[in-house]
Amino acid sequence: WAQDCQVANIQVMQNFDKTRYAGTWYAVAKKDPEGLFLLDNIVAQIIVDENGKMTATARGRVIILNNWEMCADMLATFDETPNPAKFGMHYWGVAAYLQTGNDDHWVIDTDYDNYAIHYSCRLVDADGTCLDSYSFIFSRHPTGLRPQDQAVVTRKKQEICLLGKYRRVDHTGFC
Ligand code: ODT
Repeated sequence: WAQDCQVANIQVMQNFDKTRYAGTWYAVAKKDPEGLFLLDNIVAQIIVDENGKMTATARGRVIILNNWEMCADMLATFDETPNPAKFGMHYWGVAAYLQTGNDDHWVIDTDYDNYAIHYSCRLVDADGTCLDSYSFIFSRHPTGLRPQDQAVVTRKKQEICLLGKYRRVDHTGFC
C-alpha cells in the first residue's frame, strides 16, 4: 500500500451540501502555504443566498509589511465546479493593502455541525503532487474540536498527505 498524494486523486466530501456548511467556523489548525497570511484568531462565515450562491467573510490576525499587526477583514466569492465539494475561490481584503487571489476551496470532510476540513493546492508539481498547499481545520466551537472528532480529522490529514504539517490556531480575542 502506497499513499496516493496525487492532487487529482484527493477524495472530497461526498454529496456536499453547502447550505449545511453555511454559518460560522473557527479555524483550530492550519497548514500554511508559502508566504503565509492569516496567523491566528481566524473565523470564517460562510453565506449561501436564496439563489444558492456561496460567499464568505473571514477575519484573522495578520502581519503586513513592516511588521504591522492587525485584523484582516476578507471577502470571498465561490465558483461551483462539477464536483459540489470543489469550489474556485476569489478573495480580497476589505482594505486594498491586504492579499488578493484565486485559490481552490475543497471541502475534504465535514459533519456540518462540529468540524470541517478544508484543502487548497496552489501549485501542482510535474509529478501530480502538491508543491504549495494550505489547509484549515474548522470547528463550530471556538474551544476546538470535540475529542470524538479528532480521530477522523487525523485520518483525513493523513489521506491528504498533510499529517504533521499543521499548527494550532489560537483564539485569544485579538480580533
Ligand atoms: O492564510 C494563508 O496563508 C492563506 C489563506 C489565504 C486565503 C484567505 C482568504 C480568506 C477569504 C475570505 C473568506 C473565506 C472563507 C473561507 C474559508 C476558508 C478558506 C480560506
